[in-house]
This record gives sequence, structure tokens and C-alpha cells, in this order.
Amino acid sequence: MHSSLKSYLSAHRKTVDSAIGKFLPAARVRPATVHEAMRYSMFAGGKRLRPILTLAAAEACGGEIEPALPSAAAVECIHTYSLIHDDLPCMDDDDVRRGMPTSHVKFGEGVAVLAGDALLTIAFKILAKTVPIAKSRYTVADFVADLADTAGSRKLIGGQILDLEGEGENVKLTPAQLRYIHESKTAALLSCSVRLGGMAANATPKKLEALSEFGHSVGLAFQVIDDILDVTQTSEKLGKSAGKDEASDKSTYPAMFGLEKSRKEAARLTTKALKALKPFGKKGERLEQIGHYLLDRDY
Ligand code: GRG
Repeated sequence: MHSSLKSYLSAHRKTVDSAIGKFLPAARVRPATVHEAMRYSMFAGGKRLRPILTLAAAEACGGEIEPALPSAAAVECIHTYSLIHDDLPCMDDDDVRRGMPTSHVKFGEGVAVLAGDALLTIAFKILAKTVPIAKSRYTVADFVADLADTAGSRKLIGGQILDLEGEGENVKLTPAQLRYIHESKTAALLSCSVRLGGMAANATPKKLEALSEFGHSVGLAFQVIDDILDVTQTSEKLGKSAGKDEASDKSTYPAMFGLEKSRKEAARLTTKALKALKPFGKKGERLEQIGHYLLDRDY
């Protein structure tokens, strides 16, 4: 990892954690069960990649991080909700997430469903607190519409639907269907994360398009790497059950193309993502480092 990137990630993670801590209701606020469950999953030790990308995108556009904090917290709420629901017995049925028992294991299924629902809902309340910078070309409605579109039936939910339908012994996804799942359930939220950061910094339409393309390609690479790590890493290292894809005969990049081709594909997608950063010149260096880090990560 680039030497200054480590301290950058750690400082921005702290900033994001502190913002999330303030935006969420305290654990003791009534009804405490749901607030405790929301905080449990939010502070279970996620890498905070999406909100850090939001802040880095704002900086790449010459902006401050402060106006981007509601966006950063909102994307992490959506991400955490999707993990809670994805881990439920009716979805992927996982017991461990972020190195801790999953929400339904700790609190029961009913509370886990509701904690996910509450995080999904509060994401929009938090995002609505955005104060666009003076003379910004973007309104709060633009931020909200973008996140709603990303979390909705055509993207996150759509990807999850196809993922569900692709399970089962006799179902084999085509490479195009697998790509659609990756685009919808993973790349869409990474792309939205950087777009919201750009909008908070009043990015020009050209730079917003470049961020969108960067997020999309880096998001696809992220999911390919995630599938590779599922095969090559231990559950302890990942903080979630490793080897599950193979055990459940899930269609993944490594299952379809093998590890070597998958690594090459992740590298190709990362190169494509980094090319999109051209309009940012030197200001895009941090996003470039993060792109490399996401490709080289081992958990
Ligand atoms: C409505 C059930 C339901 C779910 C929402 C998006 C989605 C739909 C479900 C997918 C959840 C999921 C497992 C997506 C894959 C993306 C991915 C690789 C997540 C892991 O992200 P990391 O590594 O996790 O950034 P941490 O824990 O570090 O935040």
C-alpha cells in the first residue's frame, strides 16, 4: 500500500465513524432494541470503503469533506442494510459478518429485518441533511434521487433478485447475467458513492461522468476480487464465511473462468477505472491509490 494511503484511510475512517455515530439514534433511545441492532452492525468493523470513496471523490473535485459527510454516512447505511438482509436465512444464510455474529444470530430474524429496514430509511433522512455548497448546480433532490435509484429495483434489489434466481443446482448463469449481477449489486453503489462525493463538491458534468465510470469499473473489479478472496482466504481473515460460493455451487468469476483469468479481469477493470480519472490530473491521485489498493487487498 502507498505509504501515505494508510494514514489517509485511517483518518477518513475515523471521520466517517464519528459522523455516523452522530447521525444514528443513540442505542438507548426507545425502542432501544432496533437502535442497538442498527449500531451493532454499523460499528462491527467494516472497511468503510464506500464512504471513504465519497470523501476522496469530493477532494478530487477540489471540494472539502464536510459537505460530503451526509452522503458518506448514507452510502454506508445502505451498504450495511444490504449486508444484514443478505445474511438472513432466506437469502445467503450467513452466521458471521465483519468478524462478528450476524444481526439475526445476535438479535433474531425479526429484529435483523427491521434493523436493515431502519438503516435503509435513515440513509435518506441523513442524505436529506446535505447542504449543497453555494451556487451548486446540484440540489438535495439530485442526491436523494441518485441514491434511491441505486438502492432500488433496477440496481441493488435487481442484482439481488437475479442472484437469488441464479441459485439452485440446475441453474447456470451466463457470463452476461453474472456481469449484470455484479453491476447491479456491487458496482452501482460504489459508483453512486463517488458520484455523491462529486456532487457535494459541485463537480462539472464531465467530472461527474468520469467519477461514475471510475466507480463502475472499480466496483466490478471489487466484486471479482471479492469472489477470488472467497476461494483463497480464510474466514478469520475475511471476517465472513470463506469458501461458501464453491460449497453452494454459486456462479462466480473464479468458478466460470478460473483464478488466473479472474485476476487478469480484475486488473483490466482497474486499469479502465484509472483511465477514467484523467480529467482530475494530480487531484485524482488519491482515488488512483485507492483503486490500486482495492485490487491488491487481501480481505
Ligand atoms: C434487499 C436482501 C437485500 C439486499 C440488498 C446489495 C444487496 C441487495 C445485497 C448484496 C450484499 C452483498 C453481499 C453485496 C456484495 C458486495 C460486497 C462484496 C460486499 C462486501 O463489501 P466490503 O468488503 O464489506 O466493503 P465491509 O464489511 O468491509 O463493509
